[in-house]
Amino acid sequence: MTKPADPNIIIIYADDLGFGDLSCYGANGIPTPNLDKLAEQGLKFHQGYATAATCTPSRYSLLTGSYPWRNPNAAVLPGDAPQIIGKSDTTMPKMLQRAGYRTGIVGKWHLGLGNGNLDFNQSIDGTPNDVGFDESFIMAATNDRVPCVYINNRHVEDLDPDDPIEVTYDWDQAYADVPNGRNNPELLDMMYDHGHDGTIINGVSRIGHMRGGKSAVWNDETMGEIFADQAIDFIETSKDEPFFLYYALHQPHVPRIPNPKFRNTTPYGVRGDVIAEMDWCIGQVLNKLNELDLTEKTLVIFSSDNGPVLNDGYKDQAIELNGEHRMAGPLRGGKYSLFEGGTRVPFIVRWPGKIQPGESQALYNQVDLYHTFAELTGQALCSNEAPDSLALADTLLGKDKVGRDSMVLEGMQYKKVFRNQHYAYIPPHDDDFICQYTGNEKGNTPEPQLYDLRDDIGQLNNLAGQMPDKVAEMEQELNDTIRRHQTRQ
Ligand code: NG6
Ligand code: CA
Repeated sequence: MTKPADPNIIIIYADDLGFGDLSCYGANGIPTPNLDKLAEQGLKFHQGYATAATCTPSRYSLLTGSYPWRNPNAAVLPGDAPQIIGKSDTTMPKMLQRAGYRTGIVGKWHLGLGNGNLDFNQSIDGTPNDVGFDESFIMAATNDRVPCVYINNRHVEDLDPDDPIEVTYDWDQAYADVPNGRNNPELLDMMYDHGHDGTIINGVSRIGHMRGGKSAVWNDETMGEIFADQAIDFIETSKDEPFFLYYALHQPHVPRIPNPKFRNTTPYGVRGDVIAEMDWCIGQVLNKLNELDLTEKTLVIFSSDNGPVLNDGYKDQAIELNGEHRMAGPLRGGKYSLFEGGTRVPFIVRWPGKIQPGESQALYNQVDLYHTFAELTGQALCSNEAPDSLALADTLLGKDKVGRDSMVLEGMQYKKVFRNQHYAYIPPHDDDFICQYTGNEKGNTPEPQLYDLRDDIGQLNNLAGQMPDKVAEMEQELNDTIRRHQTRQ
């Protein structure tokens, strides 16, 4: 039996949107009226974090309540990778099913599919439906990776059985009869910059190779609309019960291919245009809540999976047209970064009547949503469930102004940052400072870095040399957290 008070829950999750990309967080020139309104009606966090500076790890944490670096498989996955959440693992949607919720995911998955012998032509065993979602309509990985098809529950949508799909990420197995970016650049509408030289789909070459499945291939220009429609369908069919919707947008990840309605609507080229498009899609979904009279009963959370990037693999003029726009606002770094721009992201929460509109400086991490939702819906967690997730309902609802004492954030490849209320500590890491592909600062240095974020939000003044005791203390706390789960031991 569910309590009638259980709110519907919608997580709207952008892909690579930066802390400074929305006008409600200080941007100029990108029309995002729907998100700005959401921020006005809700609580806007200044210190809301993804657990990692890349996608798969952040999404893994969101759904499992576990830090991503605890699972060695939680790295950016190819589109044919096996599912990294096990069928018997505890997950946020399973916990909400226990609480009586109908659960659905629409959009980007990127947590693997199948159990090793993935065949996109068969009913897939190992989908979101096996880890807690009643309904799913997804893309397997990213919009720059094959297979470029939608998967509706266990089946590729619109697949013609006489034209089966083959997928490989191995250049030695690349399909000689299928054009790819490396060998057929003359066929490209948008040139790649790095990587992304595999199969050409809709004039854009992707990561990986794909053959067949022609009737199922998505149209990049309508992807936003299709996901919004699917999200709306899920809401309509679930309106009489408490529901949980994980609406995982593909914008503004590369390739940035806006619907023609949004092309040239911002000064920043396609990157701005797809953010405007994203906002429109979100508006469609939020309007549906209004229309069904569900706004008051629905807790809406908007955030992003990692920080921003200009050149993530295509020559799409994002750099040339960026002008003065600061995607990460005052923060240093972006996607892939150990600096704040990697993981501090927009984070807006709305629940009319339950959350006072305003702003919050509390420290909140997306890994906490699992336990926070359990708290809100009256679910007890088992001893090993959501091990890094804190029950912070008061923080989410704006009553508590402090939030977490500390947390571990991941840059790339399990490299960690330790963040507490005042400081960010980046241990020495033996790797590049700059990402050679994107030009983003990954932030690795052979020396420790310590920043006092109270007066140095841009992380320009490394205090490690001046404050060795603080460095030692934070190194110790980081190691303690790595050794044991934070919540239940
Ligand atoms: C990287 C890709 C990048 C993007 C990223 C995943 C190259 C050189 N770079 O490996 O383009 O696809 O993976 O992005 O291939 S994420 O938001 O899903 O983490
Ligand atoms: Ca991402």
